[in-house]
Amino acid sequence: MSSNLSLSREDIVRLCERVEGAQTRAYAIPKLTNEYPQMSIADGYAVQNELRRRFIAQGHKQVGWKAGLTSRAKMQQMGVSVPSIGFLTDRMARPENSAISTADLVHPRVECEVAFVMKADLQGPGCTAADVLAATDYVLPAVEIIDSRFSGFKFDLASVIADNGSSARFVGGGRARYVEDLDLPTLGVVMEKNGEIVAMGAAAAVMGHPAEAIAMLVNILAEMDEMLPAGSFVMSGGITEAIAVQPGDSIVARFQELGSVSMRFVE
Ligand code: OOG
Ligand code: MG
Repeated sequence: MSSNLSLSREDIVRLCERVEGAQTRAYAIPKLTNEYPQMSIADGYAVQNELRRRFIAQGHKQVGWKAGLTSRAKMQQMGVSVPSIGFLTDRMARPENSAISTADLVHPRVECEVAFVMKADLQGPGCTAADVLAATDYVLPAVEIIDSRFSGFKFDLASVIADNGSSARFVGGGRARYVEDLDLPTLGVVMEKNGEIVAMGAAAAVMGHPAEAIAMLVNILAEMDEMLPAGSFVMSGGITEAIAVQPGDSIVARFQELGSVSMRFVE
């Protein structure tokens, strides 16, 4: 992927510092392609990798990865038609049923996702959904709290990849299940905000089967000479469109067979 870089190392570092500042101090910035219209997907991943390197150097622990823009609902909402990946760290994890602060977020939105916990390493290229299912320890329901650092939650693919796929917080919970005991594609989910249903869907909305999204993620990792290690927590992408939240909101994502994941948002 490095062969498709259009930006210099200096520009990559400058953009990483811009994204890191916006993420850690919770302010909105213009999308990066306003200044660098030639920015490629490879440039976006170079910025994301630099961000990951810096966070790890600061003591953050990587716990896994996320696939994003893997359902039509998400692609239509964001106006981007190509899936992407981002990294997840221990600092982004929040307990089930907890109060999640919005003071350190710009304009949070919630998404319901199926999360996979891996029991074997996976290495692309050529990783398939069957390979993913064989390497999966169990699945569990999750809510991702995304928070684009770009003004108006508006971006293009290169910019959102540089911003680590809008990753901000995530909550895993509910009931862990073995994939062989489920028919994952037909699994339904309902998102409630303050007791009202605001979104609903079935896991098949994610590339026909959420394991396809994990296979796609492994194959993108391979392009960056990385593999997915055993023990990783991997989110497969929002099944429905994302829902905006503010202080005072409570969210419950109810998954068929997998139980529910709840949280509330505070100042
Ligand atoms: C990009 C992140 C997408 C998902 O689950 O589709 C994502 C965004 O919509 O800001 O996490
Ligand atoms: Mg997501």
